[in-house]
Amino acid sequence: MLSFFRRKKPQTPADAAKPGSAQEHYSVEELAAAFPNTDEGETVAEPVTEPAPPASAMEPVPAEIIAAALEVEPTATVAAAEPVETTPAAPAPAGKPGWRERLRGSGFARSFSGLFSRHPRLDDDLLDEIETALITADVGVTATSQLIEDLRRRMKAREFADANALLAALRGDLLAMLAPVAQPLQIDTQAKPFVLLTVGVNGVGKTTTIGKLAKRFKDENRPLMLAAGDTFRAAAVAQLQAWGDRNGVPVVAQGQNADAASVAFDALQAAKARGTQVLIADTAGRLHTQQGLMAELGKIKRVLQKLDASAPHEVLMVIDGTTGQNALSQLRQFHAAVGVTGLVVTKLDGTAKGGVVFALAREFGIPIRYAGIGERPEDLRVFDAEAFVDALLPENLGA
Ligand SMILES: Nc1nc2c(ncn2[C@@H]2O[C@H](COP(=O)(O)OP(=O)(O)OP(=O)(O)O)[C@@H](O)[C@H]2O)c(=O)[nH]1
Ligand SMILES: [Mg+2]
Repeated sequence: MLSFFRRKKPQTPADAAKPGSAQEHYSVEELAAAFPNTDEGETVAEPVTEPAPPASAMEPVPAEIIAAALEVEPTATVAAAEPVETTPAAPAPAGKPGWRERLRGSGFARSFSGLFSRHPRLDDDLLDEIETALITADVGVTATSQLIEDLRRRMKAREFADANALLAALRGDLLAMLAPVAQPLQIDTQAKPFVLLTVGVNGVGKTTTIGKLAKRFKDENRPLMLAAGDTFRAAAVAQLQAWGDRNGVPVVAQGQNADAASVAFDALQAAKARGTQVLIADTAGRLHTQQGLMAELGKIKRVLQKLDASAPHEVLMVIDGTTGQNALSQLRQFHAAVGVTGLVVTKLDGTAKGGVVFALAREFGIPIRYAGIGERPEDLRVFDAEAFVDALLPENLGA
């Protein structure tokens, strides 16, 4: 059990007017008043009834749901004419070093390694080999067929002088698939705070990603706070606290088995009182049931919206790159529950095949914000479609 976070005293009368900001600490009664119905398994009493979205893992997500989730929610207080100030969160570290080196072991790179030197001739055999390599690398059947058909059509039209030209065309097609989703996270500095809710199944790298983001935002001099919303796992709070301590970032926590939505509410109030620019909330990756997890995430989102109708400003889903095609059904389920607005694909440095990134991009079109290509803080890279594709394909035909 870790301590409650203690808020600063209000600096201005306006702060004092905000609910809860004039206190050093929330009493149990006050939290109970804010959460009239926080018994285990119950949802917070809502003025508006909200039917639970169907958690169908196999149904494709309708395009309008994706479009709606990606739409910037209008806030009542921001005048329409007022330009929204955003600052790009973290340009990629200088140059693009490390991508090829880290992704060399990926299934994708290994499948393509030597492929062109074994099949230097422009013929159907070469296309069959490429098709197998793409499927093996988890690109998925639909995306692979689309890529192969394009190459076949262009090969028949004698567009390629040699295999090198075909490799260049494949690179171009892969890049075209990723370019629309390579959209870096923009921190809306008007949001006060910009609330980033991380979601994803257990073990994908949520807490580690938060730690890496904390370092990144700290380096950018953004006042930051973390919320320990994974109250299910014993070590989860301590793990986040350790990242907070390492980066000198305050962590709002209530310990194991606390109500996760209550932690989020408390943290958002604290962040508002402090004038924090970014609040990142961790969440559990597993509860007793998957349905229970989706319900908890939905509740966290609704409770945040009690304090700020536009929060969370980013629902960042973390996906383990080694998961393969199962990543698609994970995203479908989380998207239906909380409306995912951005992705982080982690562990691309390990045994990940890498191809699932293309399948995700093609099926959902949800922005990929970051890629995890290692365990060090600097290994969380702003997703760079070009560096990624270059790292997966051979440098030259002899490779
Ligand atoms: N190689 C590699 N390992 C990573 C990366 N990101 C996270 N990890 C490792 O993945 C493991 C799980 O990470 P966590 O951050 O605890 O995952 P989580 O999603 O918070 O897990 P739960 O709290 O159980 O839901 C840790 O050992 C991390 O070091 C990455 O990009 N590359
Ligand atoms: Mg975690």
